Amino acid sequence: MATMELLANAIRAAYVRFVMRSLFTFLIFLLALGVGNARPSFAADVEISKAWLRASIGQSNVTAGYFTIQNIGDQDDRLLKIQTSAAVKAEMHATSMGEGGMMRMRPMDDLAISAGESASFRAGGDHIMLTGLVAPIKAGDSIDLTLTFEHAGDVVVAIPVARRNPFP
Ligand SMILES: [Cu+2]
Repeated sequence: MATMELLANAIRAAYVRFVMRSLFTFLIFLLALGVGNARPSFAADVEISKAWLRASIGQSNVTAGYFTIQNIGDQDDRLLKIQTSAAVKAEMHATSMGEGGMMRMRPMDDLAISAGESASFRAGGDHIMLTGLVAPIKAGDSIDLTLTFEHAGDVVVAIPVARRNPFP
C-alpha cells in the first residue's frame, strides 16, 4: 500500500516537473521570438548624422534644427512626425524661393527617404522648426527629438545645440 502511494507521488512529482519545464521552455521561446522580431525592423534602419539645433536668441521661443537621415534599410521609409519635450511644436519645413526673391517656408507633411538613400535638413534650406520653446536653448545643450518613421518606428536622437553650423 505504502509503496503504491510512494510511486503515485513520484509520478505526480515527475509530471509537475515536466509541465513546469515545458512552460519555462515555452516562455523562453516566446521571449526569443519577441526580441528577434523587434530588433531588425526598428531604429537600425535609419542613421541620423550632422545633427544640430540653432541656439535660440534672447527670449525668442522659436528656433531651427538640421540633420541628415540615411536609410540603411532595404525598404523606402518616410519621416512622419517629430516630437520633443523642449517645444510645443516641432515641424518639418520646406524652404523655397518665393516671388520677388523672398525665401518662404511651409510645413511638410512628411519626408521620403528611399532605401539606400539619404535626405537632409540643412541650414538655408529645408529644416526642423521648433515653436513654443519651453525654455531658451543654449549652445552646449542637448535636446532629445523623437522621430517617427513609417517603417523604422520611433527613433530618439540627442541633438547638440550650437550657435553656428558645426557642419558647414
Ligand atoms: Cu521654418
